[in-house]
Amino acid sequence: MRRLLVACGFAALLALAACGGGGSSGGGGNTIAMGGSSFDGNTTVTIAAGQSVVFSDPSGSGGTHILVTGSNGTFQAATGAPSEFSGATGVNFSPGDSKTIVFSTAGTYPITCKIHPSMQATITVT
Ligand SMILES: [Cu+2]
Repeated sequence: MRRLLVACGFAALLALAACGGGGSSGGGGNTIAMGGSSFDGNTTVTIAAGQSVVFSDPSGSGGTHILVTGSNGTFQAATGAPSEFSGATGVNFSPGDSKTIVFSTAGTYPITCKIHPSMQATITVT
């Protein structure tokens, strides 16, 4: 009888652990797509700190882009931005490229393209 109780208690603990361990990692809707000389579609994304944004430059309809933090095609350092965006070199894209970038610090990050100054997107990290 006592052994049975112990076994039951252990099973309950395991069930609890299984429940608590299965974290959800958010959906896959955090994509910013690029066209030939502009962003294509969604240009504002809001995520929680630690989540990522997929920057997608489709092989068929994309273009060559150099994304940096800033506005009007000009790099401006943004405190807390991912390391990929920490320098004026920026993140280079060619058609067919898709890059997943993690934003680990809360803030609002304007993203522009050095080749196409009219390209502007905003990543808000809460
Ligand atoms: Cu561009």
